[in-house]
Amino acid sequence: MGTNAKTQASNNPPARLTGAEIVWATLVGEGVTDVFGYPGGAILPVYDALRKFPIHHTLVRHEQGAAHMADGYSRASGKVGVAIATSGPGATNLVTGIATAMLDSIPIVCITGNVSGKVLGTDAFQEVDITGITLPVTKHNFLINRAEDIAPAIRYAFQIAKSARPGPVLIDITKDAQQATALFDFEAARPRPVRPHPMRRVEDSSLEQAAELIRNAKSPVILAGHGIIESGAEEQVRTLAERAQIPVALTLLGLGAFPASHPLNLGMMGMHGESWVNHAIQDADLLIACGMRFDDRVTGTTATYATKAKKIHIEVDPAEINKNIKVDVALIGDLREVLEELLPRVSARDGQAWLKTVEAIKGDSAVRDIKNLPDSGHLYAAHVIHDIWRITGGDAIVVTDVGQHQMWEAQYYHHEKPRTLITSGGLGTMGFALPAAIGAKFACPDREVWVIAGDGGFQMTAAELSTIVQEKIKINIAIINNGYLGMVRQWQEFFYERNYEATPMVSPDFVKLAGAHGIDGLTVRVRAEVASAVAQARSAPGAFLINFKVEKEDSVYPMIPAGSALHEMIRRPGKDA
Ligand SMILES: Cc1cc2nc3c(=O)[nH]c(=O)nc-3n(C[C@H](O)[C@H](O)[C@H](O)COP(=O)(O)OP(=O)(O)OC[C@H]3O[C@@H](n4cnc5c(N)ncnc54)[C@H](O)[C@@H]3O)c2cc1C
Ligand SMILES: Cc1ncc(C[n+]2csc(CCOP(=O)(O)OP(=O)(O)O)c2C)c(N)n1
Ligand SMILES: [Mg+2]
Repeated sequence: MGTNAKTQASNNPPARLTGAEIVWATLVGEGVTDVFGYPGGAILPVYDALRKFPIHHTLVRHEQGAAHMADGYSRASGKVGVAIATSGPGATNLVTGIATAMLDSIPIVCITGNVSGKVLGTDAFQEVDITGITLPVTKHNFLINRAEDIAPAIRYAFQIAKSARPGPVLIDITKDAQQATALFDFEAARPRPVRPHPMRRVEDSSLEQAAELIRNAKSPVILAGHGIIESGAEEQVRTLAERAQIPVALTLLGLGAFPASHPLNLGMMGMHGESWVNHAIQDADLLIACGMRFDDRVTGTTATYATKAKKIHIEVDPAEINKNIKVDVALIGDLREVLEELLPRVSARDGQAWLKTVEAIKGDSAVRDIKNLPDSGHLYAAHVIHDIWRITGGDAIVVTDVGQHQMWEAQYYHHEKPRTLITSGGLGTMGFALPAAIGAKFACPDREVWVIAGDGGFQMTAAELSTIVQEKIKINIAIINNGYLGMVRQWQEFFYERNYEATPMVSPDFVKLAGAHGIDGLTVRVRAEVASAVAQARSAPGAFLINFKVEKEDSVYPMIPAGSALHEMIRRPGKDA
C-alpha cells in the first residue's frame, strides 16, 4: 500500500488507498512539496501516512504560524501554500491566518481533521464546526466524511484557491474518512474547468471608451495594486505607463509591481503614502486602477476622493466594481488579459507637462524626510530600514509585521521586483512576519529573507524561532524596538491627547531570547553601528536577530487621519512643515 501510495499521481492506474494516503497522494499530484502543520488526534491518520510521500512537513509552534507560513510561501512563489491542523483548538488557531489570507486574496489550502462522522454534532472531544466558523473568511470550504470524496475536494480546493480572485480554502476531513479506503484516481478527481463569471466582460465599446479617456487625459495616474502581481501583469502595466507617459502610484500591496527606480514611479499612495502621490491623485483628471480595490487606507474619505478624475477600473472580481468608488469604465477580467486587449488601442502620448507638474508638487518634501535630518544621536527606524535596503541592494525578500515599522519599510525599502515585499495589508495581522518569512524561505530557499517586525508583534509569534532552528533555515530578523505599540501610541499622540494607555511595552531581552533558541544576535543603539550589524547578520551562517533600539516616540509621516480627505495630511513637524 505504501509504495503504491508514494507513486500515485497523474499517470498511474487507480489504486485502493486510505483516505489519509489519498490526502498526500493528491497533494503530490498538485505539485505540493512543502506543508506547514501541527498534529493531534483527529488528524493522526494523515500524519501516520506522511512518511510514504515525498512532501516535507514543517512542525510549527502554533497553528496560526502554519497558516501564515502557507501564506508567506504563496506570496513569495505564487503557488498555493498548504497548512494542516487537528480538530478543535488546532483548527480554531488557524482562523487568524485564514482571515489574513482572505483579506489579501492569497491562495492557501488548509486541511483540518475532525471527529468521526458518526459523532459529528455531538460536542465530541475537540469537535468544532470549523466550516461554520471559517465560512466568512474562506473563499470556499468543505466538510468531507467519505474517503472517496477527498481527492476531488482537494483538487477542487486548489482550483478555487488560485482561480480568478485567489483566496483561502479549507477542507475539514472526518477521522473515519481518513481511515477508510477508496480507489484513488488523480485524473478522474480533476475538477470541471473554471466557468467564466457571468458578470465578467470586456466589451469592445468599454475598451474603446477606456482608450479614449487615456488619449484625452491631461493629468492621468495609474493606480497599481496587488492584482498586478497576482495576474503577472507587470510588463503590461509598464508598457501602458511608458507608452502613454503616465505616472504610477502604488498601493502597499502593489509595491514591487512597478520598479521603485523607474522614472514614472511616484511611490505609495494612501494614509501613509508620500504627500505628492496623494496630491497627484487629487489633481488627476483620470485614474486607471489596475488590480486594486480602493481600500479606505487608500482613499481617505470617499466623498472628496479624486473628484476631478474620470475612473477606469480593471479588476477580476465584479463585486469590487463601484463598491467603494464609483467608476466610469469597468473592465472586468484578468488584468493581464484585459491590458493585452487594451494596449493595441493606446498610442504614444506626450505627458511632459503633467509629469513636470507632479515633479513640482514633490517640491520641498525631501527636507522633511527624516533620512536627511542631521544625526541627533538617536536611532530612527527610517535609518535602519534605509541601510538594510542599501546593503541588501534592494534584492531581499522583506517580510514585515504590522505597525509603524511596516509603514517605514514601505517608505524606505525600495522594491524593484514583485513578491519582494510580504506584508499583511487588509487584516493588518500582528505576528504575521516571523512565520510568513519561514514560508517565504521554503518557497525561495536561495533568496535572502529579512523579517522587519515591531517589538509588540514579534512577541505574538516569537515561538516560531524554534521552528527556524529545527528546520535549520537562514532568516535575518530586524526588530524595530521602540518600547511601544508604536502605531497605536501614534494615534494616541495625535487623536487622544497623548493618553498612552496600554501602549508602553516591556519586552524580553530579544538577543537573549534568540540565544535561548540557539540563534545569534546583537543590539544596536546608534546609527553608526547599523551597517556593520546588518553585514554581520548577512554573513552569519544561521539565522540572526538584531534588536534595533530606536527612538521611542517617533511617528510615521505623512499621515491622513482616518475619515479625512486624501490631501489633508499631517506632516512631520519642523521649520519647513
Ligand atoms: C497599518 C496599516 C497601514 C496601511 N496604510 C496604507 C497606505 O498608506 N497605503 C496603502 O496603499 N495601503 C495601506 N495599507 C494596506 C491597505 O489596508 C490595503 O491592504 C491595501 O491598500 C490593498 O491594496 P490592493 O488594493 O492593491 O490589494 P488587495 O486588497 O489585495 O486587492 C487586490 C485587488 O486586485 C484584484 N485582483 C486580484 N487578482 C487579479 C487579476 N488577476 N486581475 C485583475 N484583478 C485582480 C482583487 O480582486 C482585488 O480587488 C495599510 C495597512 C496597514 C495594516
Ligand atoms: C493581532 C493584532 N492586534 C492588535 C492590532 C492593532 N495594532 C496595530 S499596529 C499595533 C502596534 C504594533 O506595535 P509593534 O509591533 O511594536 O510595532 P510598531 O508600531 O511599534 O512599529 C497594534 C496594537 C493588530 N493590528 N493586530
Ligand atoms: Mg513597537
